[in-house]
Amino acid sequence: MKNLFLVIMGLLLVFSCKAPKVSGSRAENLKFNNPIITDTYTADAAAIVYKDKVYLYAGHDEAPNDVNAYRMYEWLVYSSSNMVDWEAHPVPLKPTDFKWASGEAWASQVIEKNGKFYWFVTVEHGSIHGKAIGVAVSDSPTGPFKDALGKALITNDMTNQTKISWDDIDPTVWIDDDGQAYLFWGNTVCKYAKLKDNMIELDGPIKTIDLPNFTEAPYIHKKGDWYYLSYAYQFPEKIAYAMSKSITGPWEFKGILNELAGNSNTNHQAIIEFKGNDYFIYHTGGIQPNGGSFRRSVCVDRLYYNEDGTMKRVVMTSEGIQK
Ligand code: FUB
Repeated sequence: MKNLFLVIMGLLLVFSCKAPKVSGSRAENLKFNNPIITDTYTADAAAIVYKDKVYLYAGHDEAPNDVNAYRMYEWLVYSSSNMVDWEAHPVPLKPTDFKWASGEAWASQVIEKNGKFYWFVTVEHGSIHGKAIGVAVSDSPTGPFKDALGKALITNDMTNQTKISWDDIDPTVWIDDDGQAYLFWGNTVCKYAKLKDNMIELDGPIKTIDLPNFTEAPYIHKKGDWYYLSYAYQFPEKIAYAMSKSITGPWEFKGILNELAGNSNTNHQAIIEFKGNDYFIYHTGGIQPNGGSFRRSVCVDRLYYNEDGTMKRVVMTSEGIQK
């Protein structure tokens, strides 16, 4: 009896010493990689893969802690070769680089064509009321970029589907397999048009796409034979998406891809494939204590597809991408 008691006590001692040690070491190893940039606020990210690196372009949220409005005076660029370590490059572009613009570095996207990098941006127009889309160009993904056109590519008076002055925002660009480039954009109504070979002029009429609860932030990507048009859905924003076998549609709505993002009423997504993995890039109001809708932070999580090509709902994590 005495021996049995000693054995049980011995076992209890062994397990009680081991259990906390295991969970303790797990806690020590836990690394939070979201948001990916923590020394400043970043929003509306778009990314490209070029020569084994990812280049991530973001707006810079600079609203003071007591201001609940966008204060965005420049765009930023970061690069990474593993999606975990991000190198900041010198500020590559500001709204002041467009002589015709009066400010506001809203959402943008860069695309590479024949070794040149075209940066489509949203800004406030200086003389035509409302938001406008401009395009800058560079020989390098990190800039310096300069205005490629000397005037806006899209102005608010070119579209009349809504009465709001910010319905021509959030450009996303796609170059199809036949080399034809398309510009998609919009708030409230999703619009698209062909671009000429020079990437800085429209080539044909502006068309619209009917998408349920479209708010803004269209983003085009392709996987296999499927084209995906993801976008901000309702407000505050979730991200939803539609799929098509052609860049010009018809688009079939497929539901929600990402839920409301933390304490930010916008969510603005980008989707890339890099070194065999798929990534969902978005923003939250994640940096505390002052993060929120006007002090946002870019995050990255993995994206997974189902066998039929639909996308699995994104799981937003604090851990983000691990090495
Ligand atoms: O950052 C300003 C605006 O907020 C963007 O253009 C929208 O997509 C939303 O994220």
